[in-house]
Amino acid sequence: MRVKMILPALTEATSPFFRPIKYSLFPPLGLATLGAYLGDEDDVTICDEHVERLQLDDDPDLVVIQVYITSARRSYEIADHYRRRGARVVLGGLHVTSLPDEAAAHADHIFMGPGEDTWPQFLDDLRRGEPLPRYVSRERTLAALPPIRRDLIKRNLYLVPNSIVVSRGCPHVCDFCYKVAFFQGGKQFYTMEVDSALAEIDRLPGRHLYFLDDHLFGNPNFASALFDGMTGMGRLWQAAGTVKSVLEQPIVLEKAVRSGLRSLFVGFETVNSANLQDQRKYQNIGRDYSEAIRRLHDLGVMVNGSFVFGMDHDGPDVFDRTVEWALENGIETATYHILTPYPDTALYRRMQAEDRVLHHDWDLFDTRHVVFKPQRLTPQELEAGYWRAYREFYRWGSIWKGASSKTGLRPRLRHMAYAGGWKKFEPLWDVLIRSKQVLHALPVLETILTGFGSRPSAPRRSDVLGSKSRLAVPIAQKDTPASA
Ligand code: B12
Ligand code: SF4
Repeated sequence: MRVKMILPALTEATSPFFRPIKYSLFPPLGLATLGAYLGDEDDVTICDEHVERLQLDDDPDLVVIQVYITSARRSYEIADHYRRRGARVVLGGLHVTSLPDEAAAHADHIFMGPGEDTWPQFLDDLRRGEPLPRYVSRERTLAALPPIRRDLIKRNLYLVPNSIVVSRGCPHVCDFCYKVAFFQGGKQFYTMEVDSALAEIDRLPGRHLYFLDDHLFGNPNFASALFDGMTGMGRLWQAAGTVKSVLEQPIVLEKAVRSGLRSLFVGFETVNSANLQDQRKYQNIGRDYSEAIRRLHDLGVMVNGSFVFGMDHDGPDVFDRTVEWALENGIETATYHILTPYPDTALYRRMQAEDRVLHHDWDLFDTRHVVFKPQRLTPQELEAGYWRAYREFYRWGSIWKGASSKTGLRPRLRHMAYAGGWKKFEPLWDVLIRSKQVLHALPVLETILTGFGSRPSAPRRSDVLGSKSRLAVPIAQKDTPASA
């Protein structure tokens, strides 16, 4: 069977004029995961429209499309095209799970939720000639997964080809997050077996890894065993975690650093604590954000802070306050979002009930456009404030200010290089992307992550066990060479 798997892109990602680096970061892991269930006799390709042109004049037997909200319109266009050409078209992913009826109009079969149980079942049904129109995931496990078909990924087109997920979902339930809707009807958070995760890591070439797990630290026992297993592998890695895990799991964090953690994406979301209550982001309430950042920095871990603007308690001052706070705390990179009510989330239902959703043009549900009526801001103020926050945070003066909060030359240079690298060299990234050379920048990223050859020496286990709530790494150790 000729199988064509497609990750369609939103318009901006395919612009002939300019390609932001963020679309060339990660390969389509979800499709490569599904590819593993196809047989040797199948002729399989993956096309990621974020990084390559999609040929539409071929005639595959089966077209598999992963649909995100921002690529929904494009996905349906491609699906309709291939159906007209006589192919069997299947759609799955986050947006299909939120709005199955909308997707079903463009597909022969749709899939709701993760695909590890439904996809192999569909392939069996198809071989028997009895495929169903809809498949809904119920059984949630990552045990005995076939190895991901990474051979289908064109590694040289990505800065971070070694992205990996070793868990699915998250133990928390924030109102605005996609995850409750996506994982409904089964487990909301589950992990791989530690040995299988380590085997998957071992299969990845090079040093650098990026864990795309929503919350890698969500199960402390799993995380702890994973980091123990990774220690000594010589990896450098980045991941996402919560403020709570940084503050409450010092030993796990310490193990993470020992095994190669060098930057953490942390969902601070808002500097207005009343917003946290509204969004049911309970795990952040009452937490000392600054202390969490200090701990990470003391361990030599850079922080990518994620913030959402437009929650009900946000007024016109929220943008400057958020930027100022991030700079004062020396956060290396910040990701800002405009609050976006994704369909089938609690936030969406609340907004709909209050008649506050402005339209359903999914192209604009990209967290950069205002698609709802904010409470204490106009949509124009919110959008303008969002862009201003980005501009302000990534001015050279601001980058210098953030870097100045660090002690020592190396940490300061590392801060400047990392923060500047993402936003100040966009034209250079554009050239690398166009010439399909983006992977060549990976050694630079690795050098920055290692802190230009230096890394903090992790505290001895006895030091950590002896300290109940604080990690025992003095700031001065950040300049200790790795070989010391
Ligand atoms: C990596 C990533 C990106 C990467 C690239 C995406 C990629 N290469 O896949 C980049 C940086 C480009 C990106 C950009 C954006 N992203 Co993004 N991204 C992610 C992230 C962190 C991981 C995705 C991943 O690899 N997951 C691991 C794999 C194994 O899971 P999976 O892809 O979901 O695939 C499984 C299932 O979905 C299912 N499945 C999927 N397709 C199909 C098809 C069939 C037929 C079947 C059977 C099953 C199936 O089976 C797979 C195996 O279980 C997710 C968060 C998350 N945890 O998913 C956010 C996420 C997908 N992104 C999101 C958003 C909002 C965006 C942006 C709009 C944000 C922005 N402002 O920049 C942009 C635009 C995206 C676009 N192009 O349209 C949202 C999506 C919300 C939604 N309802 O669609 C998420 C969920 C983050 C969040 N918490 O809100 N993103
Ligand atoms: S902690 Fe993050 S991934 Fe988990 S539910 Fe909240 S927003 Fe979603």
